[in-house]
Amino acid sequence: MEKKKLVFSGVQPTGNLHLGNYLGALKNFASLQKEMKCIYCVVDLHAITVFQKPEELRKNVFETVASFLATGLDSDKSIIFNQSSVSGHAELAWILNCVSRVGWLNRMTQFKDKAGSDKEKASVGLYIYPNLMAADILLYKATHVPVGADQKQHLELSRDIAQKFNNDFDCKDFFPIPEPLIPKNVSRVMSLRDGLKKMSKSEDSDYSRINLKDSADEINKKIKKAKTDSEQIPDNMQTLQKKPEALNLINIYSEISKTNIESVLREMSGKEYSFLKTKLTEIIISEITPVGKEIQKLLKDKAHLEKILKKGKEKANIIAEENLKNVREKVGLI
Ligand code: AQP
Repeated sequence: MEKKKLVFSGVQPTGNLHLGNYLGALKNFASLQKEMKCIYCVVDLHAITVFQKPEELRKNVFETVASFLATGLDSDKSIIFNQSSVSGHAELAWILNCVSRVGWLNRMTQFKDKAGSDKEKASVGLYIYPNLMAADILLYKATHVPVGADQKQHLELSRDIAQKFNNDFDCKDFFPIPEPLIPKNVSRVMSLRDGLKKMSKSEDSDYSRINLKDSADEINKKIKKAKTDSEQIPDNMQTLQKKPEALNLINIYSEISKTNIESVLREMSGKEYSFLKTKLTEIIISEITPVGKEIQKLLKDKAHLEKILKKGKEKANIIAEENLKNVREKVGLI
């Protein structure tokens, strides 16, 4: 019998969502809800692995829910809630902390990047963050996880944890082994200032990213300032691969315009980057500014957002409790 498909994914409420979150994750979320049962979570417990001002965190949770809705999520079709409102995430994370291995966590590159040079001062939460991510997914026995390429390694760890739990407790197939759903073309949108760094909410310079709430004017300025070089747009992928900033802009253009890169290069090769930038600005403005306006509108009705979170929490909790009951039994907890 074919296993029932279930999608789970989360987004951290750590600030303005950007074009990377949109193309790498949110756009996919909305299209998946047409085909499968989906659970989308504002992962506030992940956010606090790095210090967050309480007021900011609360505000960002609402912003993230508003961004979910503005990019097409429907709370009647998908379960939308915040992680800390379903205590099963923390409970299963503890159990999985005891399944996961220190050696596995030591290989996680995101911890190394985020902890920086002084790892001793990073929170323990930041170190074991991937175990919590495994708990998020396995709590609902999710089979598919739409994420950007930056989360691939964490997802592989979730698969290892699921497998080890099934082996340790002699319950083959208890946890499904979750499959990543990573967009093929722009799995990693890069910073507009450095084509080797991913576009990120926590990057200091606002010029490194396009926020979903940016105005047309801001988008225009940011694309104008985006780093390129003084040569002309190349006519082949080999040359383009050596120019990470140009490759990033062309990738974004190709994704939003739904044109493959070869066709974009045929259209643009030999032209100045200003030609690409003008077209890119137009296309980003038409894709993103309606989303930004919708976010602003939704944020004016906090009661509506609270209602959505409450409805989602209740639905999520029913699934979580049922699964946790079985987990406790497998582990021998009374
Ligand atoms: N640059 C990106 N390109 C493609 N996908 C991306 N995602 C994030 N950045 C990019 C995907 O968006 C989803 C939500 O990510 P997140 O906010 O939970 O955490 P993150 O990956 O750590 O994102 P940021 O922007 O870099 O946040 P901060 O700065 O707070 O750490 C995920 O599916 C992610 O893959």
